[in-house]
Amino acid sequence: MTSPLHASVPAGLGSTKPDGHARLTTWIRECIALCEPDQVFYCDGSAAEKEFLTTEALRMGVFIELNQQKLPGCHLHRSHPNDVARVEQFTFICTPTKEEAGPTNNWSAPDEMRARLKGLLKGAMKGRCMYIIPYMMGPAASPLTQVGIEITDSVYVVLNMHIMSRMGSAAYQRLGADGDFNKGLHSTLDLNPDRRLICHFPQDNEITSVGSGYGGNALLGKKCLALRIGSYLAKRQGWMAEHMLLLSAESPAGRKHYIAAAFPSACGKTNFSMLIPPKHFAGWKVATIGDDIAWMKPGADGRLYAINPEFGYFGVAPGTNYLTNPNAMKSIQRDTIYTNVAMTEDGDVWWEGKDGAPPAKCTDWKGNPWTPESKEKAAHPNSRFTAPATNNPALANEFELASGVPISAIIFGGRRASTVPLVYQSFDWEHGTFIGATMGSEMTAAAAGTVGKLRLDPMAMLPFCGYHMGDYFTHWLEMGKKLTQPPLIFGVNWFRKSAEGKFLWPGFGENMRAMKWMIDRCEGTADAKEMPIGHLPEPKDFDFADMEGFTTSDFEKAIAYDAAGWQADYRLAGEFFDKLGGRCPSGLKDRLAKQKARVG
Ligand code: SAT
Ligand code: MN
Repeated sequence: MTSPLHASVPAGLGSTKPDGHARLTTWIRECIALCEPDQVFYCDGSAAEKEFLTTEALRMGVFIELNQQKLPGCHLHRSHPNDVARVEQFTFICTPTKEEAGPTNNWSAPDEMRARLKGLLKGAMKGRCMYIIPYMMGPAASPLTQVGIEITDSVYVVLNMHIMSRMGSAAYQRLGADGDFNKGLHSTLDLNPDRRLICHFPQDNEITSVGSGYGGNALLGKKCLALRIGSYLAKRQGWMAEHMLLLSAESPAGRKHYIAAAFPSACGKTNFSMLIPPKHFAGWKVATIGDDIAWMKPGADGRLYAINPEFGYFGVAPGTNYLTNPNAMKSIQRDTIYTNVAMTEDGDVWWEGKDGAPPAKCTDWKGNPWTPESKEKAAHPNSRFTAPATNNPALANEFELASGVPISAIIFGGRRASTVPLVYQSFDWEHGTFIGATMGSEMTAAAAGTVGKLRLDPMAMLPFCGYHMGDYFTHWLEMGKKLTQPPLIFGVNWFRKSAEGKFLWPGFGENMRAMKWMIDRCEGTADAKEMPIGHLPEPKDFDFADMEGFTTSDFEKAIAYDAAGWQADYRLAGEFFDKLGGRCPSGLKDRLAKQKARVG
């Protein structure tokens, strides 16, 4: 077996220690004493470090070489077949009381969980290298930015954090002598699912994750810090941490709007954030600020300002191609880590839904021979690419803007075969909060569970809210009161199907059309019809010109109002609100009663 230790580390690497921050130094010392690594590597985030650790990852077999002519700087990683997605059943919010975590989170008493984790971590890094990763979530100069330190025994995690966060010594500089930081301790242990726990201690700004090496379970800056801990901090400090993409849309006349949109995992956030307007919208420019997470705060002018705390994309590979998302395809041609995709004979990557015919032969995500006749998929449905945001040809100029961008519109969307129309607008902020709070979505492969099962996923935050969901709703309503120029709030559904099971809307670039109507609503230039569920566009209000084979009747089906469907949705919402008990804000309960009466 290849050693996970580094036999010789080039001079100057692995040795940039934090200096003069007593709490940080003490915590690192405690982690070393607990985990007993054979080697400690202090990361500095440099290109030389990335190069060295990449070579080492190849030596260890953590990375598999890809064709460097075709895909320079790209590598393949195969995770353990039992470790391919987030694990909500093993994810815990360890607040002092169960009530604070609420009924939608797994909870454990902090002391009990700490004792259990200590037992699992005792000596866990014997024979391994421990990496100390300083990183920032957010631009270096932004007041919204948070510093995290992730301690891990996975070189795969280090190399992903190089792409996904602003990693390196600048994080120590931002901390100074006494700055607050997120403590993240991660060990893959032996990848045994019985010892897999993703634990958050929000009151201590601390995360401990064991037993998984995959994505959101292991890259602690992402879902763990930026959403679960982030949402908890946001509630206390008066900002919002949301599972939202961020984009800018500029009209041919040069008018720009910034839009934030919440969709559950694997429902097209990356595609939407990189959208290329169809020919019909010549002159429109859409640029990506973020594809997954938004941190937002009211500005002095009463508008809501947002940053993307991340530095890269951890996107779903299957279905990504030059038709569905050309900008993503261009982003992943170099310096990208591929996880659990298939590999062709010439060292290229492949997945279901990539351009062109499937290869006659390839190696599947588990490393087995695959042909188009094989029963199993070549790439795992939740296979991913980790790509630097700076690779994206459509990256917005505002990506590094410390103040963030003022949001014109917030969109909520789930994956719904029925009921929810293509696009509709809420009556006001409170009703928009209600739309977010009651949104449902069919489950995807991004989390272990039953794919296709409908569940309520409020604001796409069900797996990511670090405290009681009822208090989270209250926070949304409170934030609305602070905004004198609040964003308009919309609901969308790109996934509605006909009775025959065919998608009613083509999606992808054509989503520009729905966005155009939303922008026109922000500018006060588009009409809508008031319906029980909100304002809906009529055919005359919505531009579906030049859509091949798409007729007024197709549009009417995509937008149709389905009273019986809404009654069923509101029943589900009522059950969910009941589950939240007294912490569900009365504003939303009253809204539900009103909406129920409206849909009849
Ligand atoms: O694995 S992640 O949580 O980072 C991806 C996702 O589920 O959105
Ligand atoms: Mn996500």
